[in-house]
Formats: sequence, C-alpha cells, structure tokens
Amino acid sequence: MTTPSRVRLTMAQAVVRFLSQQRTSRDGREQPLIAGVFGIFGHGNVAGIGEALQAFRTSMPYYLARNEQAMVHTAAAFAKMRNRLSTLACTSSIGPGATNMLTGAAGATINRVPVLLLPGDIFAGRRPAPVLQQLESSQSQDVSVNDCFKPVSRYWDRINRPEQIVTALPEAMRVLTSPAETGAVTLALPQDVQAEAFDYPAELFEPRIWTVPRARADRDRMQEAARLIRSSARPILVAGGGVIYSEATDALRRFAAATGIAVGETQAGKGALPEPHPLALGGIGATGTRAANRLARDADLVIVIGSRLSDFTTASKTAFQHERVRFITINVAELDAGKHAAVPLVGDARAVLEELLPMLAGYRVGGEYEAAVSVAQSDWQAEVGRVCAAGLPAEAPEGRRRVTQAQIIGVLQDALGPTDVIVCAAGSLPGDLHKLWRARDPKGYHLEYGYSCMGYEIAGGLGVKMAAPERRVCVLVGDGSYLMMAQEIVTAVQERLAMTIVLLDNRGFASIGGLSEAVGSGGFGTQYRYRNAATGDLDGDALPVDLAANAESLGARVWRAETLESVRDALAEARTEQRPSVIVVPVEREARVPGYDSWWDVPVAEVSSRRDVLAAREAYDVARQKERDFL
Ligand SMILES: Cc1ncc(C[n+]2csc(CCOP(=O)(O)OP(=O)(O)O)c2C)c(N)n1
Ligand SMILES: [Mg+2]
Repeated sequence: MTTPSRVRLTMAQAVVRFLSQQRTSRDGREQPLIAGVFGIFGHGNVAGIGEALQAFRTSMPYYLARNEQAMVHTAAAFAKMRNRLSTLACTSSIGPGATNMLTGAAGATINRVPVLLLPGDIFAGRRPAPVLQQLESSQSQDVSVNDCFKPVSRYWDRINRPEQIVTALPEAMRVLTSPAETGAVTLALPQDVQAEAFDYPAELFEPRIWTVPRARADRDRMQEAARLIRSSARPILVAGGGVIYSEATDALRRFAAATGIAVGETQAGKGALPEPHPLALGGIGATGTRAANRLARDADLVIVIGSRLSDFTTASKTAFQHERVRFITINVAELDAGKHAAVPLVGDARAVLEELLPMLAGYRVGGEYEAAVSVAQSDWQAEVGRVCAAGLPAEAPEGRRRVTQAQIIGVLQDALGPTDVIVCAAGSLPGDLHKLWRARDPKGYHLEYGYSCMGYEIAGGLGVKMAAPERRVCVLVGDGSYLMMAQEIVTAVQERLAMTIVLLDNRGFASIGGLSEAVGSGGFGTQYRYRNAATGDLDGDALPVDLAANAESLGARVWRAETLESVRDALAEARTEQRPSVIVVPVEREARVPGYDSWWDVPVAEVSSRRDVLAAREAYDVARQKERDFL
C-alpha cells in the first residue's frame, strides 16, 4: 500500500490553495468558483489568511476593500451577475471586522446568492483569552461573535483543528454551488489555527469541478400542472430571479410565445423577458405596473418561476383576487415551490419549462385574453411616457426648480445601451425603476431587493463591474444610501474600474418619508435638516452637506447636474472615463411615482393622539381585508 502524498501547509495556506482549484460547470461551461478574495486585515487574519494570500497571490487575486459589509455586497453582486456560478471570498479580522460582514451575509442568504465568508475567530487554544475584541460568556468558552453568523448562513463551521478543513471545505463548496441551498457560507477561522501547520492530503488541492445540475421535476406533478394550465382561461406567468440565474430566459420567451401567457416580473426577475415584447407586462406586485397588476388580479392561474413570492411580489397577498386562483411554482428550492399551496415543480427553471411546453401542445390562451394583454400594455406604455416626461410645475422650497426622479429614469433609459447594467437597492428608486424601467437584457437590471440594503449600491456596482468588465455599469443611489456607504468609490479607484454613479439628492428619505405620510406621521424624522430650536424637531434649515465635494475627495470625477440637459451631457462624458464618475442631481422630493392597483402591508398604530394616524389605520383595516390565505 502506498501512503498518500502529503503537503505541509498552514491551515490558511491550505484554504487559499484549495479555493484556487475549485471550478463550477453548467451546460459544459466552466468558470472559477472563487474568482478572488476581498479583505480587510487585522490581528485576526493578517498572519494567517493574509500570509497565505500573499503566498498564492498569482493564483488567487486579493482585493482590499474599505468596509467589510461593503465587500460582502460586492461579492454578492459579483455572484448575482455571474448567475451564481462564480463568487468572491471575503476575509476579515475577528470582532468588529467579522460582525461588519453580518449585514452582507444576511443580504446574500436572503437573495439566495453565494458568498464565502472567512471571519477570523478567537484562539481555539484559548491561552491568551480574552484577546482584543473577544466576546466573553459566563456560560461557555465556545462562543464568539461569529456565532451571530449562524442564522444568516446556509453553512456555518468553526475550524478548531487544521485537519477539519479537509471535510469542511468540500461541504462549503457543495452549499455554495447548490442552486437550492446557496447563500452565505461562513467558515470561522480561529487566529491560532490559521497559522498552524498540518500535513494535508495532496488530493485536497487537485483541481475540482462542481457541476451545477439542472434538476427535473416530478413527472406526475408536471402532468398535473399541464392539466391545470389547459383548463385555465386567464393565466399569468410571474418570472423571478431564478429564471435569470438558470439562464432560462429564452425558454421563458418560447413558453410565453407558444401559450400566449403574459409575463410579470419580480425585482430579481426583471429582464427575464426582455422588452419590448408583446407579452411583457413589466414589474408585478406592490411596485408593479398597472398592466401586470390588473392581469394578476383577475388571473385564475399563476405560474411562478424562480421566485420567493415575497410580500412585494404578492402585494402582501392581495395581488391575486380571483376566487379560485391556483398556483404552479417552478423552483429549485422546495421551500419556495411549496408556497401558496401550489403544484410544486421542484426543479431548474429552464429544464422544467423545456419539458412542460411540449406537454401543452395545442394549448393557447383565448382571443379575449390576448386583447386584454395588448390593451393593458399600450395603456401602460402611455403612462410611462407621461410619468417620465412630467416636469415639475412647483418651485422647490429653495426657490429652484428641481427635476424629478422619474425624469432622470427617463433620461437614463435613453442614454444607456441595452446591455448596460443599472444597479440599485434601497429607497424610492427601486419601486420607480420596477415600474418604469424597460429592461432590454436579462443582466441589465441589477436590483438587490431581497434585503433592500442601503449601502449596497456602490459596493454592488463594483461587484457587477468586476463580474462583467465589458459592460457599462450605472449605479443609481439616493443621498441616504450614499451617506451610509460611499467609501467603495475608493476601492473602484484603486482597481481602475469605471462606473457611473447617479446620485439623487432629495435631502433625506423620500421613500420612508412618503410611507410616514401614508401612515399618518407626516414624514417625521425623515429629512436631513438641522434641529430647529423653535420646534425641537429636525425641521430646521437644510444641512450644508456637499455630496459632490465628498465624492470628488474620494477620487471620483464629479458633475453637479441640475437640469436634464446637464445630466445627459454628464452621462455622455462619463462614458469615456476610466475611473468612477459621480453625477449629483438634486431632485424634487415630493414628486412621487404613484402606485398602480396595488398595496403593501405596513401596520398603522391602532391608537394614537394624531388624527391622521387614526384615519390611516381605518384605511389600513379596510385594505387588509383583501389579504388572502392560499391553503
Ligand atoms: C441599511 C438600511 N437601513 C434602513 C433601511 C430603511 N430604509 C429604506 S429606504 C430608506 C431611505 C433611503 O434614503 P435615500 O437613499 O435617500 O433614498 P430616497 O428614499 O430618498 O429615495 C430607509 C431608511 C434600509 N432599507 N436599509
Ligand atoms: Mg434621499
């Protein structure tokens, strides 16, 4: 018997060397699973993973980020752009560096995109404890801040002995590459163990290919679904992110064209049926279009593909009002496929659509339905034109006339090419974009709307650009999100990555301000203003924040654009820039894009001294009656 050959490495060196050898493959196309490592060093990783990254820097590129939360967003955006077939790893020190990654981890897990997190951890050997930044517990010495990652990770492990990675790393890769299970994977790496040497089996470092499967659904369920479709008169397709991740967009187009069933898209699914298309209804749900929401309301069958059916998509379970509405769900995850008492087709979107279509031979929706779709679509196009063109008659409080957010969206729609990518996450922009934007390419609309995390935008834009350097990336960000996390502009400068950041300044939270008005609270606490000595509230003068100067100081090229003309000019000039560009546009706060036949459940106070709140509660109680159980 020959003894297997061994390689003596530190645990950290072994981790990095292993990661550099992992690839994914789907439909015969291969790519690296871990395309690089983002990090911020501290005592918890500099001598372990830091030393290893230096040693392997030719096979595993290292990127220095400015904030640990941001680097996880960057990794998640990268993975989303690569349809979850490739991602980035993130290394942090122990303590605050690690917990800074928690928000990013939650975002990745909720959005079902893979990220590999390698937080440093307290000494497994415990001798110097408590080390700097160590959380102590009086009940256990087996607790650190990294335990906080458990609920937000799809796989979590702590490597207390160097040999544990031999079994932990393959499990971590399995989860990262599983379409059904993917999300944040956290391997907590104690500071002392990172630096410890072990004789690892050489096979651990052999190149390995993780084949991403296209699971097929159960045959009987497929037949049941086909029967349901054949007996439906007013069906609708709801396309979620899974359609895009599965590269099922052509299959969806063929399915829709053959059956005549119109398609509404979730935030993650927008672009699944690129526009213009006679069956594209645009966004669906709380921030959906009138076209999609009317069709959804009357649908007797909803065929959901690759969606989590979040409250935004279902308009808090009020979107589907047909008395006997039924659901069919196509999803790789049983969790999602089981929602709304659907006929669950647990499988890959493309594989299932391709198998389902021949089972529907001869089926097509009726002429009345087709006419309704076409009327809804032209009515909606007219509305988009109206909203995007609408100037602002009123003078802004400062005596200046400001452009509206919808006008800027209209300008961007004209200025960007079909394969350019817009990136957005939080505030009032996602809803407006979901309604107004026409996605002309499946990868052209990048919204993080599972976690809707303020601060994702610029960090995410960086990840998108790294994943698709050939595309122009345009980040849309509100002033609130920008102030929360703009520092990755510096990382983009460092990497010489160009992206256009359009920063819409409405002095605070137009979105939550509007919501506050709607629940009767009058926008309380949502404006960026001085505290007013007279009222004691934050309703004084506007704050003297100069966002343009801020962006310039980080190394971006900056334009201050107050008119649509100047925004157009800046967009054209930014196109040739080799570094991040920031176009700062003051926009009118109160010019909102309306909702269209939809609703979102935000409970209003049942008792209050404010009459507006009580009125809002009354309206809320009425609206809530439309919420349905699908059992
Ligand atoms: C990290 C985080 N904190 C809080 C929220 C809640 N929230 C949603 S939108 C918003 C305001 C966003 O302000 P801004 O970026 O200026 O966009 P606007 O609402 O003005 O369009 C807040 C506070 C969030 N989504 N994410
Ligand atoms: Mg704002």
